[in-house]
Amino acid sequence: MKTSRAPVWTAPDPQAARLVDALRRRHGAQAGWPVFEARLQQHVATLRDELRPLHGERADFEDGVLRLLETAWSSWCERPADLKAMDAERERDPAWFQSQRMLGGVGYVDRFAGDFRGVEAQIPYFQELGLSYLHLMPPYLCPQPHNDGGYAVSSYRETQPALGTMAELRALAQRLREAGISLVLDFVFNHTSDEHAWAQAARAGDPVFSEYYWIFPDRTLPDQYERTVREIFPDEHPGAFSQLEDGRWVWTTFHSYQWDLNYSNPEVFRAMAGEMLFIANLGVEFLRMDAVAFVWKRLGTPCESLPEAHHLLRAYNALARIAAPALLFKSEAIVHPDEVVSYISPAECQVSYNPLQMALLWNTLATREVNLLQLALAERHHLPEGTAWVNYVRSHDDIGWTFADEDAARFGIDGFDHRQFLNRFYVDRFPGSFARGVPFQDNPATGDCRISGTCAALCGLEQGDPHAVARILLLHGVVLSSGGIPLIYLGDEIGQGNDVGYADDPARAGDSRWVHRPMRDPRRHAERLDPSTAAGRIHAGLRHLISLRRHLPALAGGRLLPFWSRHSAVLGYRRPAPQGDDARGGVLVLANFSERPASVLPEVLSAQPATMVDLIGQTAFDLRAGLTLAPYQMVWLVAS
Ligand code: OTU
Repeated sequence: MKTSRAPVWTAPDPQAARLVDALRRRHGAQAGWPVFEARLQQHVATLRDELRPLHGERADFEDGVLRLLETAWSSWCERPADLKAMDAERERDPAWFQSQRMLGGVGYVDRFAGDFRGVEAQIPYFQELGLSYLHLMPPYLCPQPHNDGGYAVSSYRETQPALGTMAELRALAQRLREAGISLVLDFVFNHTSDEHAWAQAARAGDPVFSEYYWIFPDRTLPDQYERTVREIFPDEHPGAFSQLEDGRWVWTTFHSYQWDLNYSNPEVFRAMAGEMLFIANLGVEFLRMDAVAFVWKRLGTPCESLPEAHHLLRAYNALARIAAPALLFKSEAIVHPDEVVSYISPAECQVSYNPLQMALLWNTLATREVNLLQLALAERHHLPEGTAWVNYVRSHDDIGWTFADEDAARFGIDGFDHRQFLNRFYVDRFPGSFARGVPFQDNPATGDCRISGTCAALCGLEQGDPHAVARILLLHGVVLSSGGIPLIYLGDEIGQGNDVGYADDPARAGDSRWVHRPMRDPRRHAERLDPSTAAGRIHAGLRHLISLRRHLPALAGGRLLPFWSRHSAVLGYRRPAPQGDDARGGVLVLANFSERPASVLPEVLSAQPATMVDLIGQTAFDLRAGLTLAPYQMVWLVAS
C-alpha cells in the first residue's frame, strides 16, 4: 500500500466536487477543516461510488450523501487530538501492522478481568505475554440475560453497566495505547438487539423504524427467502425469521433477539456510520466487522456475500479514511475460502480472520496428514499488498469445517463425509480420539455440526494425554510463524480447560460455545510460572516462541513459500528473508503433526544449507543426513 499524502485538488467527479464545495461553504472556516478536506477530496468519490449501487436510484441520494458527510464532519470535530496524531502517523506508515512484533489477544472483559478497570490492571500481564493488540468481546449495552455474549447490541454508545462506564472504556483504550497495545472492538453492524431503541420503536409499529429492519406482515416473503438461505443457529429457531407479538415476522439470522438491519434503507447506513465513528473515537484501532457475509439480502439468493455487502464495507471504509483514518477493519467471514478472501483489500477489510488455516490445523491434528493444510498454504495463503491474515487456533466461536470441498476432492476426500468424521473425532465419538469437544448447532436435517471446546480440551490436556502440551504448542507455533497477526484466545496460553458448568446456567445453557469461554482461573495463572505444571510448560513454550518471533524479521508480513516435505505428517514452509530470496536470513519451518517420529529425507532438503540451526530447540542439524522430527516437534530452521 502506498502512503498517500492527500494533494489538494478538486475531485474530478463533478458530483463529488459539489459535495465537497457544499461542506466547505458550511465548515471551511473552522480549525479542523483543512485536514478533513484533504482526506475528503481523496475519498469522497469512492464513498459515493460505493453507495450508488445501493441507494443511487433514490431521488434524495445526493442529499443523503451530504448528510452522511455531515456526520463524518461532526465526528471528526469530536475526535481527540491524540487520535488525530495517530491518524497522521498511520497514514505515514500504513504497513505498521505487518511487523513481527504484532501479537493479538482476545477475551471477555467480565470473564477475564471482571470489568474495564480489571482489564487495565492486567496490562502488565499483557506486556509479559508480548501483546500489541487486545480484542475485547463486545462491551456494549445488551439485553440480560440473553445477549449472545454481547453480540446483541442495545446501544453502541453505552456500555454494559457491570463492566464500567464509557469514560472508563475510553480511559482503558488510552492506557492500552500508552502500553503499545491497540484496542480492538467489534462493530456488530448486521443486527441490533430487539431492545435497541430502533427495534423497540419498530416493535411498537413505528413505520419509520420498521423500515430499519426486515419486517414482513406475514410469511409470504419469509417463505420465499427461506428457500435459498441457510440456517445459522437452528438450535434456537428454524429458518431465518422470528415472529413478533403482533404477528409480523422479522429477519433474525442469528437469535430471535438479534434483528437484521435493513441496509437497503440509506437511513440505516447513515445511522450506523455515526455509531461506527463514535466507536472509532473511543480510541479503537481495529474494528472487527462482525458477520460481514450477511449484511445484504436479495430474494432468490443465499443472502450471503452479495456484491452489495462489499459495497457497504467499502463505503464504511471510505468513511473511516475520511474521519478516523487510523481505524482498520478486520473481516469476520467464516465461509468458503474464496468468499473469505473476497473481503480482504486495503479498500475493504485490511485484515481478516483466517478460518481456513484454523480449521485445517484441527483437521491435521485429527488426520495426521498435512495434505489439505499444505495445499492451503500453497494456494490460499497469499494476500494482496497492504493486508494481513489474523491467524488463530481458537476463538470465542465454534470451529466450523470451512475448507473447500473442491480442495478436499483433489486428495480423494469427500467433503461431507470428512466433516462427519471431524465432528465425531472432536466430540470423542471416534475410537482413539484425544479430543473432548462438544457439538454446536448439530443440525440433523442437514448433517451440519460445528465444534466447541477449549484448545486444551481439544488437544487432550483434560485426560492427561501425554502429547497434549506439544499439540498446543505446535498449533500456536504455526500461527506464530505463518505470517500476519497471530491471535491468542486468552486462557489458551495457560491451557484452560472446558467449563462444563455453563450447562447449569439458564442464560448460557442453550449455547455450547460457553464451554470454551471459562472464567479466568487464578490458580492456573499462578501456575504459569511453575515449569512442573502443564500451564507452566505451555506458557513458557509460548513465550519462547513469541520472543524468538520478535527477533525474526523474516516472520514479518505474510510472504510464505510452501515447502513440500514429502512426508504425509510433516508440514513445511519457508518465510523468506525480507530482502531477497536466498535461504540466508529466511526461516524454514517443519512441523510433525503425528505422535510418531517423522523423517524428512536428505534429498528433500538438498537445496537447503548443509547445516541449519533450529531456533526453538537450539540444535544444529546436518541436513545432508536428513532430519528426524520427534512426535509433534516443530523446528524453525535458520542457516548457521
Ligand atoms: C459472529 O459469528 C460472532 O462471532 C458470534 O459470536 C455471534 O454469535 C454471531 O456473529 C452473531 O453476531 O455463526 O458461530 O458463518 O461468519 O458471523 C458463529 C457465520 C457465527 C459466521 C459468524 C457468526
